[in-house]
Amino acid sequence: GEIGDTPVYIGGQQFAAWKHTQLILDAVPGRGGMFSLDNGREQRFLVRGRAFDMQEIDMLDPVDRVRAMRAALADDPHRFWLDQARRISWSRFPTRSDDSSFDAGDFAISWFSDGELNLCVNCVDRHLETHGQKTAILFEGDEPGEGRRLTYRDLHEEVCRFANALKHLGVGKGDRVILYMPMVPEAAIAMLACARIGAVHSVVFGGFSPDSLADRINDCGARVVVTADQGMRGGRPIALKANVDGALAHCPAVDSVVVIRRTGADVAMIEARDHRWEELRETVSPDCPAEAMAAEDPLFILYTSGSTGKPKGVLHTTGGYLLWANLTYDILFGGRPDDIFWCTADVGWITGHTYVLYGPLSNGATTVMFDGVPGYPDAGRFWETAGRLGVSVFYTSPTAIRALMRDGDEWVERHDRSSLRLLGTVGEPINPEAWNWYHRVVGEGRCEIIDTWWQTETGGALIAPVPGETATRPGSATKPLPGVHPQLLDADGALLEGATEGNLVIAQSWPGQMRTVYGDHERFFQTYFTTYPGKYFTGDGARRDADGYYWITGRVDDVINVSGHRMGTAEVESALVAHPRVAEAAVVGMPHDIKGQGIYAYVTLNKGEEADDELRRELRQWVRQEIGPIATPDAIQFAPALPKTRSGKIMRRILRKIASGEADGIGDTSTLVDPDVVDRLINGSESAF
Ligand code: 6R9
Repeated sequence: GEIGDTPVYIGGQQFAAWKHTQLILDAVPGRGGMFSLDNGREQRFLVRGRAFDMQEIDMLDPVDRVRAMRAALADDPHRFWLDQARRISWSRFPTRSDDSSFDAGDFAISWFSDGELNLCVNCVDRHLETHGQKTAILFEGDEPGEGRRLTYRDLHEEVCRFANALKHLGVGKGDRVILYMPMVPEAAIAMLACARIGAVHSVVFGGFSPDSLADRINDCGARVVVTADQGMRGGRPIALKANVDGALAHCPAVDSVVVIRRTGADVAMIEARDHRWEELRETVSPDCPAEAMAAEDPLFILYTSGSTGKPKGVLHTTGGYLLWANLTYDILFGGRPDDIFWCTADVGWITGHTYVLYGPLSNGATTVMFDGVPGYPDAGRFWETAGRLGVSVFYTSPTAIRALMRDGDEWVERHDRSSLRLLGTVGEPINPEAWNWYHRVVGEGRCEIIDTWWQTETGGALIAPVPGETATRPGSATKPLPGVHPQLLDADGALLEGATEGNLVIAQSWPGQMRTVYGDHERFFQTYFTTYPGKYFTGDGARRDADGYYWITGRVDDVINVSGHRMGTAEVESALVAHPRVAEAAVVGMPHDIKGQGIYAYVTLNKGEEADDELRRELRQWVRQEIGPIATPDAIQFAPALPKTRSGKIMRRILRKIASGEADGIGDTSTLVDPDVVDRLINGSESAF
């Protein structure tokens, strides 16, 4: 017949094809998902004698698909990754895949580097033709039922308008834009609008203080801030715009603020600097071309806490991040076109980026944005809302599960949960008791529990069960996803085999890996690749059982995890010592029934200062104001002296033991300058709360 002008791709390789041809492929059914046609629709494939069209091939059993992926990856990684790259749309399809190396000599993290694409096109435009009328974002406000729906078509128009408004304010490719927002659709719209014009967004969680916000604005050099008049959480207003005003007193470079109307509160507007979104919106066109971005062009910066110094600006780039968000959402949660997916994270955290927005939207799914809290108006909120919206996949934190478990089963049981089919958790280790409750009570024993281990740095999940493929075990994130190579090392860096416990590293790059610490590439290398040369060090410890299941035990560095929020002990310490009456502070984590970990601070006062409950209250308030409510210490112990070695190092190991009420296990204190300090601290620990 006649050679058509549409090439066929099989396994990433291009073939000429005849018009209206039938291909006979020697393939196992599960591999069908990896074949694609540029025009998708006209040709039919025969897989083992049965005809499939492209639509059907995409719908093959997800477990078969993941098994086929693992096999293909083992066979030829380069070919596999280029096949996977076909999940997303490129204006220039890459020929390169992984060009990364973790070694000092040729250190680089780079994926699909010669490809070109736009993230916003992938999350919005490409769904318009096939399902423009499908709900993209299902917004649920703080009050039950206060909501709205945006179809993909609505989202497209709003994003284009916002993108034009940003351009009007002078924002262009590569410029940084700060978002300080409630969980409203406009947060998603603004993020997608940045991506559309190649601007780099940095979302700052609305719970951070004006000072924390100012630090982040200045670190990334943003000129534009997007915010709302107020947020609304649990019936209480949050003064977002007022906080921005406070922050901007220290941010001379910011010349424009876009204010979205959320509560309608009367807020100060500064002439020429502040713009109402509702007014700007009317002045801009609903059409905005998307910028073609190189795969390695920056997509966003998200600040996260490390063990030292101020928060790091974790930078993710366009191609690899999007691919990883798309792939992991698909194999962990996706697969059914009518799914309603609800991830309860705030867009101020990485989970909100990857699994409220970019994963679901790039897969054309319906995603819920929730602007409330689990306990408002009552402890049944999650299940009432899930039932009302028909949520099928629900993803939340162990902290929320533990808090709701304590409130009792009746809050769950009074609501219909029959729409739920899959339940996920993320953010911190989940204790088997909470896991079992989630499975038995919330999921009525029918829904699998997907415990996903990952980090801001990893872009998306790395260790997690694939529904149907991996048998779950309460408390284990189970096994690595395809393309993820975890290892456990001892303190000296020796590789541990088999059933063991050690420090968790990842031996090879994956597409969603962070690319740098914004503005400080050396810090990036130092932080993650020098503890164990040639490997990415996660900062987590883990146990591996005889069947190869991973059980994350928590951070092994000076980062603590409070309600799933990362907090550097150094940050809380520097906030405390900034108080005029404080001489020195040491902060450690302590076990906490609900939050996983609480914050325990040892504080030494300046000479002559009196320690009392009044000052304890004042210091807690001080830290809230300096960093934000999530950093409020749970316990403050006034200590005349801290346990120090002769070289002046605080022995945190000892402080952790005392804070955990494990004074018996303190062990050797002979290297301390003054071993008696320890006894005094143990005796004083009762009064810390
Ligand atoms: C996605 C996210 C990362 C840290 C990470 C680890 C802890 C996350 C976990 C988990 C045990 C899980 N963590 N998921 N621990 N089981 N399923 O939370 O990113 O805020 O950067 O925190 O959270 O300690 O190192 P991030």
